[in-house]
Amino acid sequence: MSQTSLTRFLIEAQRAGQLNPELRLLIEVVARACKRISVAVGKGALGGVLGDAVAGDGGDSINVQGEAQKKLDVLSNEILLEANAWGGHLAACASEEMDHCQPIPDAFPRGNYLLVFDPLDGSSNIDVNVSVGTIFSVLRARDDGPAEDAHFLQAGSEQVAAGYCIYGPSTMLVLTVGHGTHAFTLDREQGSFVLTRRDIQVPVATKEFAINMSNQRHWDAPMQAYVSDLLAGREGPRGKDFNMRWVASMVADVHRILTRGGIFIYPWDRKDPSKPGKLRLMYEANPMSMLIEQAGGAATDGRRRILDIEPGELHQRVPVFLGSREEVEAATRYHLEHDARG
Ligand code: P6P
Repeated sequence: MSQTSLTRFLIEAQRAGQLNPELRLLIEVVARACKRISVAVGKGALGGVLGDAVAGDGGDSINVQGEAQKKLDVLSNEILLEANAWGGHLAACASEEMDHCQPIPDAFPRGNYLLVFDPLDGSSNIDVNVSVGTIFSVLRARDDGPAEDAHFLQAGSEQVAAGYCIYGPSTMLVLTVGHGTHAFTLDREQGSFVLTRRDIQVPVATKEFAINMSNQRHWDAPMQAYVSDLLAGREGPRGKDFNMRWVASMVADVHRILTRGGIFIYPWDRKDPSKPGKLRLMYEANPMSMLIEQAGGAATDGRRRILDIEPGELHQRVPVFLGSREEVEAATRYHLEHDARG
């Protein structure tokens, strides 16, 4: 049976009226950049790009989030910026690695989309050879003026496309344009992404949760109660045993959940009470939530749908509960019932 390449899939989607030629081109360009990042990541130590970035390496050693940058963080960010060197389809880019968005240079035709991305999420895992990934989200440019940070501040429900590329034993691009979530595997011999899963469905129920348990003493009461009941297993109120996984690479954990179900949780914790969570809304929570919802799952911040949150700043953080719908609803119920008791 003939294979369906990403290009063919996007042309069919365009013919079905699911996206326009400009958005199709943008997705193709992002996919091409991910192939270049996959090559760099795949070289490992042989590529001379493992380890921490150092000042003057094309970026400071600390990013705008105050986090240590890896050389591959800086390289991946540059590849994505370069790849989108303004092929007439973007108004601006924003990234975890950049303090502010980057409007297109005047020399180029202004496009109608905004691209926001985490160039290499989970990069702390690179040096130990664990899967990492690129996460991206596409929004409509708001007006004709030069794009600025404020134009990116749109609720996740406004996304026109979202996806990630996971650099693991195989490189896979997982994508939605609002009509289901689909997975493409990179055929390295052909150099093209091939459709390997159409219209992914997240199992509604699960027995597997993903969380960093070392933070348990810092969680609030509803989180303590929820996880305690998970750990109580079949003898507890949930009446079933649960398994736990935590890769500490959101792309890897979410990919597992899209593949076999589960719930991914990064809740608020009092380690830094000023921060509402660790994960970023615009280029981690929103794109992953769109992918999960398009696959029949659910995504909340413990109380409200993530895609309904109106962002206040580009690098805003948010608590994240996403995955199998029944389990996300159960975790959210613990929080809402706690709030209702006052
Ligand atoms: P922790 C990676 O740094 C990341 O942003 C996500 O990819 C991942 O889920 C999370 O942080 C891991 O956080 O606190 O367990 O290292």
